[in-house]
Amino acid sequence: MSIKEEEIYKVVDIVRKNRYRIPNSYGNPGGLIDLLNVDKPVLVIGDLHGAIDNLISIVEHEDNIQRLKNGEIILIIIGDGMHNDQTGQMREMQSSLLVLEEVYRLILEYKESVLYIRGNHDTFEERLAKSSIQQGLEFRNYLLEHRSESYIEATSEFFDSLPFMILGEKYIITHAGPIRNGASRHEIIDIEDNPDYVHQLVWNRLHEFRGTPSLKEYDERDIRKMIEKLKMPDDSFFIVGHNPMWSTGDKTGIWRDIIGIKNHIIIYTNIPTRGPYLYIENGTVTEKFAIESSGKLEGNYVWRN
Ligand SMILES: [Mn+2]
Repeated sequence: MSIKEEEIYKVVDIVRKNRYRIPNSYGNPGGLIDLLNVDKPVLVIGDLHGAIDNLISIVEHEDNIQRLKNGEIILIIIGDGMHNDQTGQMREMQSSLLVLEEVYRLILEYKESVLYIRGNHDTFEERLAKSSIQQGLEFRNYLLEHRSESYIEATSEFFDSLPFMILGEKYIITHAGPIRNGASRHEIIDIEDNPDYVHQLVWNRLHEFRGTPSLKEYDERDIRKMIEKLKMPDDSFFIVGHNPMWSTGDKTGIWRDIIGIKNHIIIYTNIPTRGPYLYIENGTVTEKFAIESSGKLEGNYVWRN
């Protein structure tokens, strides 16, 4: 069953009025979701890029559905649900639509317990291109064929309604990386005033090698500044997606303490992975995999800050 436009507008309404969202100075929904005083575990799913099987497997993993129904846990999707990122598959848009509509269903069903933050792919903009394929435009054309112009408009509203950052007990979650030299809580709430900050939160990348960072890159100092300006505990987890570290040889989709930056975690849940996600409870982050394999990764890995 496909989703109707009026249902998408219901989703937009739920997202904008989410009770954990702080209104900005103009009374509009702000850029920040505040879970600091919310005593519930959260699940964190990384960039899906069309990995519908991963999304469904994670929601159905262990007792997640029951706990979502009971309002006991919060499901966080870190952005970039759409746009297949596999070589040779970047024009394949069916998986994008499957993920998009599953996200809509989840929000309609579990309301404010499902949080989707904005990634750089959550747009129809023509400027968005991967390997010179304009995936925003391609997805728009796919929807024009399989849905309608008004469906695209409603989905555009959905993209524009999304928040950019989530703060919880000892964790900060955003799509791509910290703002260079940090930003305050107030600046994140009022982020609609600052297109550069919006751009940085969805596009920044970790500076991995020696030399001068480019304007798109962040390093450990930016994370520390961000934590300090947000007045979060020094040992907070800083969790992002966007920049998978396949070059490290680790193919799980979860990288922690990346290049020695303590408690910096990248999570990426795209098609070839086994449904990796994070389970955060009382300052403890546990790695989970929703899809079993015969490989050597068994069970869950726990670490504590
Ligand atoms: Mn991204």
